[in-house]
Amino acid sequence: MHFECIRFETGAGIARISLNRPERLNAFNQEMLKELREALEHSADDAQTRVILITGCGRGFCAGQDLTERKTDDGQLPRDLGESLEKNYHPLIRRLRSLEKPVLCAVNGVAAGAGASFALACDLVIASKSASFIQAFSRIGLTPDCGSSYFLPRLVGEAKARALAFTGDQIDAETAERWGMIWLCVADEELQNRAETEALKLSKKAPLASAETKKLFQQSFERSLEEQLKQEGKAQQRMGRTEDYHEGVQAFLEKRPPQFKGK
Ligand code: LHQ
Repeated sequence: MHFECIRFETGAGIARISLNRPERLNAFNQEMLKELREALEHSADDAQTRVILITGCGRGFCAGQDLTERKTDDGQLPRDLGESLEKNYHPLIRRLRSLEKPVLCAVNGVAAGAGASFALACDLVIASKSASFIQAFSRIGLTPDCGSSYFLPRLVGEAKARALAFTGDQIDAETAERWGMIWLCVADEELQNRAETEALKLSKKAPLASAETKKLFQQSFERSLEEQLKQEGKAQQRMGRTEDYHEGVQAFLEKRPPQFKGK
């Protein structure tokens, strides 16, 4: 597979995707969005891949939509941003959430606008101390998009979510961690190693159980406790019939690490 705007490599059960337009702080252009969708599709289909690790090249993570692609002073009719979201962005956000493998995001620098939404759509987020998050939409006369008005209130609560969206203020990774927006903030020099270590850890978990875990969390906020208990019961019923569960118990009894096969 040949990509221009991302780097993509697989190995040791991990698909590694790096946003690669560092001169533009990895802002999304159409090509990058297309390539990301392709890389995710490949990762979904590849039986060897058990976890996806996403990061950015250079000093930024992703500065959102490439604004040079969206100039409004070029004499052309205003573009339909709703259409552009539905065509280019929404499939990507939906895929991150529906992919039956955990997605770990290592935010290495600024994540702004759709770049912040993209990070928050991932299952787990680790950021370096010098990384930051900006709901940049309000800075340029736009509204939250790519799921940010969905993810943010769920992660940090409404008061902080509203403040971030209305002000467009930049918050650093330590604050993001303290607020519960992300999982972990680590020293800059530790980010890539820590992300690799965590990805490797995830790649050794039972794939069917990881997929079910992802689904349970996905729908948890939309369900009552009763309904969630029902869904947990059904998931556990399915897991109890897997070879991996039996391997897990056997490995525990034999005091050895389990070898999960996704069966
Ligand atoms: C950029 C960008 C960028 C192009 C930095 N584009 N070049 C909207 C429309 C349609 C559908 C989908 O969804 C969306 C949602 C959105 O994503 S809207 C939000 C779009 N993003 C922004 O408004 C963020 C714009 N960028 C910034 O505010 C700053 O660059 C931040 C705060 C991210 C970083 O600031 P600095 O660290 O001071 O870096 P810089 O501003 O000097 O940027 C470095 C270079 O990257 C620079 O180019 P240059 O040639 O001057 O070195 C920037 O022009 C370029 N760049 N963001 N989004």
